[in-house]
Amino acid sequence: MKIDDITVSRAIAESFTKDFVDSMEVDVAIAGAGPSGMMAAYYLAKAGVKTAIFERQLRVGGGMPGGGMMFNRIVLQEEGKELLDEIGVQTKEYEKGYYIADSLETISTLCFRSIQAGAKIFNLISVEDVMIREHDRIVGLVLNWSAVSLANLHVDPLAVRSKTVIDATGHASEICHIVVKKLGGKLNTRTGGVVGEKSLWADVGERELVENTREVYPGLIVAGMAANAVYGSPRMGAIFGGMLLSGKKAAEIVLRDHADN
Ligand code: 48H
Repeated sequence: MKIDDITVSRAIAESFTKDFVDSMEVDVAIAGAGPSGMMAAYYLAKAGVKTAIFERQLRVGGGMPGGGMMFNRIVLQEEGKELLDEIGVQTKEYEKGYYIADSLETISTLCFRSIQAGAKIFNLISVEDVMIREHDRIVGLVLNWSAVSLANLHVDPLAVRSKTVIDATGHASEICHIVVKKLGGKLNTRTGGVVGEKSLWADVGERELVENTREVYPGLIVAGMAANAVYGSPRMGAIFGGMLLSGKKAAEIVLRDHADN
């Protein structure tokens, strides 16, 4: 076969554009393709929920590939390890109740599983705002190419509509910050704002992370490290079970809410 350069280009542009346009109306739009965002996307897509993730960076994975201080391993407790068993990531018991996994194997499997389940992941796209309607409900995300902000260009964004948004942007909890700043929005935290993450205490941080994964504003669920930042709980270092459990819980909240409505 003689390869036609323009067919290659047209295939890429048409295929991407079709998926992007199709993702302008989704059930769930997730900001951030770190472990919590991709875990949520996996369970949602597996349940038949139309889900898209928008990720600012060229690569997916957030803080997971770097493991702990660039040692590319992560630690999991029993409950986290069970989720890795489910998606087919190998783990080894290090000491009773402490499991070790390869951070690259984990993140690539999360990416693979979520896309194969039907979720769309768009990298190189930043969420720069939210879309609102009556009663300050969040009804979607406002997007732009990450290259636009990197180059400091003035280019107006595009928007996607969703029934639910998940803030899975990690330590920065960017979507919650936008809601506080631009909507003067009261989050359902004890201060009404982003309380701010506390110093390292893995035992408490991991436990509270799952409790903190909830609807923080109408139409907005916060998951992963963002949940501890928003509710004022400790960080936990390179133990990742909580991130996976948080993503799963975010998906369960959506599934319950969408079933009720
Ligand atoms: C699009 C965005 C935007 C935006 C950010 O940081 P992450 O890995 O987040 P989690 O919560 O899934 O996992 C946290 C974990 O990696 C971690 O940091 C831990 C365990 N820390 C403990 C400690 O003690 O330090 O991923 C968030 C993703 C990243 O890929 C960002 O690029 C992306 O979100 N992102 N994408 N639009 N506005 N903001």
